[in-house]
Amino acid sequence: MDAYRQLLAKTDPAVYAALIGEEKRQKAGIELIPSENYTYPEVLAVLGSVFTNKYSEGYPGRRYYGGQEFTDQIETLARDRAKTLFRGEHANVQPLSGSPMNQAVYFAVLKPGDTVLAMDLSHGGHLTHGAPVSHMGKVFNFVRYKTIPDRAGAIDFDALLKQAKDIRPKMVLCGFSSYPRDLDYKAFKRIADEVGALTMADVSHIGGLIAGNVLNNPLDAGFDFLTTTTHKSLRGPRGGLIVCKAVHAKAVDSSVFPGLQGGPHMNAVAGAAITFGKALEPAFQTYSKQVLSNARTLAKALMDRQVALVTGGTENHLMVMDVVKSLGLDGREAERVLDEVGITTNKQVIPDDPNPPLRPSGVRLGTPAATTRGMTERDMDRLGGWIADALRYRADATRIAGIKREVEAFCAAHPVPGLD
Ligand code: DSN
Repeated sequence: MDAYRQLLAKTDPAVYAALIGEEKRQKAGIELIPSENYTYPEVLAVLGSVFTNKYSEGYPGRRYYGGQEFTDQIETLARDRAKTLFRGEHANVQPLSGSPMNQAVYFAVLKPGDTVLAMDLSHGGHLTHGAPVSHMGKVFNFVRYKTIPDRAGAIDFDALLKQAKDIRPKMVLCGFSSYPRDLDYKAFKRIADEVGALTMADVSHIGGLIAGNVLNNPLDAGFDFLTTTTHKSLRGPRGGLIVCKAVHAKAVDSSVFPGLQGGPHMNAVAGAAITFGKALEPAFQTYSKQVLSNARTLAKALMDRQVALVTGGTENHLMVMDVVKSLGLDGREAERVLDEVGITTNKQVIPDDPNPPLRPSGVRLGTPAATTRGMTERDMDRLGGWIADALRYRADATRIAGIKREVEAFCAAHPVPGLD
């Protein structure tokens, strides 16, 4: 690797400088974007390997190009490990990322115009769950359900059943990118069964926490499809994974290829195989428990300092601060202030946000990356203090500079896997 880097430094100093800059940035600050993580050094090794040179359209044993001895081994390993990890009957490891992954499932079992019941974007759902600005929102008829903000973000399953009976969806979709709670998949499944709908859970954010057995698994509740990205709480390479019942295997595989994609990125598939192998080890359960415990501690540290959280806490790895309500600034400004002290977060809409997405009322935080760096409960309490103080005393330049120095010193004591 070092030889390759030296070569890059010599042949393309501009790209090399950006690489070094990003490495320094990732070491110097605390990463709290809940969908980000630091992958394993072994994954970095295969991402930059000769697997990137190979075209492998098709599936193991049924490819359209020759020379597949080792790619077949890699993809078979990744599929088998994914099935074991999520207790599923069939796995497809080729989706290039989360958006094509979800599209592939929709096109496997739905026809244009079919109705899907999915969580509202501002209540925590995802763009690919049929937001009107997404292509999927134009192809299929997504109808949205909401959470109840003053009941800690609970889902009203009686209301959901009534809604399902009214619209008769072809699929009930649950899953989220900004909802700080676990889901009752059995309740979703009961509703889907009553109206004869398929069930899909997009667990992209919490795939690692399900694999680590600290959150509910939708496949245990009899869901048809589980989709997850591999680069968030799973700590893998950027990519997507579909695990489904055997009855959908053929439709899913042909929907991914040739339906939607061309050649899979075999360097990422190799990284996914490593990731799933690691997630099957007991150490990953310990990591997953620590992610949850850190999130609970950070949430408490913030609430103790009078920072309001959407749903009043967290049951998973993420939380959303209502910064307008508790600190009198919008999410964009809060994200900027936290950037200034070396804490990376992202602005976020809150349920039925009166403010626009680029200036929303919230900021989303999560603990997978900080936990990967070895941070524990005691660190989360300090972190809560820095966040609350930076936002509250944002006009005090001396105080902001002091927090920035403390964050820098703290980060220097927490090595980044693959960089230190
Ligand atoms: N971009 C991911 C997230 O941050 O939640 C989901 O697409």
